[in-house]
Amino acid sequence: MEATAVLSDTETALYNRQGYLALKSLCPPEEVELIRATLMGLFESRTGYEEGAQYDFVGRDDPSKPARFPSMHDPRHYAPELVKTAYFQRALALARQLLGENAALYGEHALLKPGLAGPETPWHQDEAFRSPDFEYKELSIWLALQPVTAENGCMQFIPGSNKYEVLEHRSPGGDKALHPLECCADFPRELAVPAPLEAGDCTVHHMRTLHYTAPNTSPTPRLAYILIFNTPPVYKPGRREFPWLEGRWTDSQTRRKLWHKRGGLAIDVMRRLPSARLTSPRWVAWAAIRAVNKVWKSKPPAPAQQASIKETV
Ligand SMILES: O=C(O)CCC(=O)C(=O)O
Repeated sequence: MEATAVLSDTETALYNRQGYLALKSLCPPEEVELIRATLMGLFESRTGYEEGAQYDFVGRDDPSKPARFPSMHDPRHYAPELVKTAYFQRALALARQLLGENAALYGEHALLKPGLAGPETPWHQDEAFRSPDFEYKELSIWLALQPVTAENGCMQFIPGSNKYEVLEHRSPGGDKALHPLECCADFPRELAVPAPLEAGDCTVHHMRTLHYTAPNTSPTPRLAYILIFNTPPVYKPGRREFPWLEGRWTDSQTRRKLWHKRGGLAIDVMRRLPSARLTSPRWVAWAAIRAVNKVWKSKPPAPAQQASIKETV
């Protein structure tokens, strides 16, 4: 084990074997409070909603109603203090230990599962959301910001599913305007292992590990903050297809597109520039291909198509 290692050799071997790990106290209590208060403030003020950063994770966005499952992407763009923590440095060191020295932050996600009515997050593999034209090395670190159990929506995993290929997924109810994807292939759901945690503990999971969180049946909301790290993806076109990604278009993408047209594009580029990995040709190729696809291929479905999507739900 190296001097700076966050994980012991035993923990690393366990991660490689089962595709996930639970780790105690990766985030100190004062930073749990800071991250929690910061994220709750962003959710309460709906910061970034018009820019597409906040959305309902399980339903269509309706600004006149509270979201059923409030969710936010990349909150550091609105609260940079989130990644100026000792916790972030430990998470980065952990990611580098498992993925290699060229691992860096890919994105963040905050998920506030309301008490009593907070819906499930369907079984899925994170790689099912990514372009099939690249090869990836990616993991997520899921931080509990209060104690979590199966009753309020702790992470649950299928051990060893990190060794699977990407299985078939679909949009819940066939509605391609929704954010989640659900795995619709056969897999041994009976092997699911819940990972209960205390506040400040984390789970780490591989991007192919099947995972799920149950509805929150407790009276209080469950807040989680997820850091996603990767190495620059390698372009490998034509190897596989992810048909479930075709035609997906969420309400938050529509808002983001409108914001970009109104001048937000320059702001977005400026926000992302500090984390651009410009010295990595692989990263630059990935970013360029992604940008071209965003401009040319990602379009909202025509109104007629949207109507037929709603009819099938
Ligand atoms: O917290 C949740 O409900 C789901 C989180 C998740 O799917 C992830 O971190 O990849």
